[in-house]
Amino acid sequence: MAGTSIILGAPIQIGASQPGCIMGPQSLRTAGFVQALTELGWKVTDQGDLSIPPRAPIAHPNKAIHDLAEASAWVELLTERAYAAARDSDLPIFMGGDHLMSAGTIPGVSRRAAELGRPLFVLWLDAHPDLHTLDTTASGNLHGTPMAYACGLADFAPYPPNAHPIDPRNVCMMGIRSVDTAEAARIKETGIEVNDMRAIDETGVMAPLKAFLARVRAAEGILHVSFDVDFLDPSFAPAVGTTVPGGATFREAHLIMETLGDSGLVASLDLVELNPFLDEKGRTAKVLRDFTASLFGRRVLDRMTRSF
Ligand code: 4U7
Ligand code: MN
Ligand code: MN
Ligand code: MN
Repeated sequence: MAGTSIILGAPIQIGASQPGCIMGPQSLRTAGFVQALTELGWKVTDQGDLSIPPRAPIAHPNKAIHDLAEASAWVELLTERAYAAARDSDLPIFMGGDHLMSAGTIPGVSRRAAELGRPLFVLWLDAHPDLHTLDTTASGNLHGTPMAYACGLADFAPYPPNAHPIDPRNVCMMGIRSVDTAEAARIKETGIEVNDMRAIDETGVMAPLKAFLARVRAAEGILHVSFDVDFLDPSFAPAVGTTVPGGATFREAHLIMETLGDSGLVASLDLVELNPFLDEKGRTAKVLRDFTASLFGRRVLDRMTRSF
């Protein structure tokens, strides 16, 4: 299954509640991220880290919001660069940085999908749905907003207008266990598929995952995976600022990544919210490296590839 992968670092931390995610891409590189994929036969091009120029502050009626000008600049830059990375490689990886990153990467890969005339699907692995708009975020932390922007749900000025909003019915969320009131209303309105932790406990991860992958395949869709570290249980992935107990187990996450790899449907990947300042001897960075390797074809034993 090996092919080409462009790696782009987006050292963003202004969307989060505490500093540290700025070191995310470097921590992944230190864990031997590129080598792990190269060993699997992938041709990897690390394009290094992006950066934005300083910007004058922008005010917003919601006084909780901070760093809005920088956020807008990141969205604009990432939309362009994610589009180019998706055009120029088989399976680009966007290394965050906090989850604000996905407000740029999803519209970028969505533009590429539109160019190919194929619908974009998004698998969202996260404790949170990140469905706040600028008007409803109470924390003012913009890493809680990227899915609302990606779906084109509200006026996000001063962000650039989203020219390629995704269809909320093409989104599948897994691992959700922290939902604010405004987000719950938005889940109802949009019909986004949310497999919360209760659903996963009842059915396991495979039933909803297989059903979703079958939908992507039937629609000849392109799949983007957005992986927030807090999807995982903090007991084995502590390097995240927004830990929520009761996360995915190592075995659940590993199974998801191998199944995604087997499917051959994944066309781009976000790895977000890694905060190395909170890590224990690089433990979480290594977990992300190994899960990514599973998605890219590493297997414990050779076995017949299943297609879902
Ligand atoms: B993440 C929160 F209130 N919803 O808006 C908020 F619970 O990218 C958390 O998923 C957002 O980690 C978490 O601040 C954003 C909070
Ligand atoms: Mn998130
Ligand atoms: Mn989260
Ligand atoms: Mn988080």
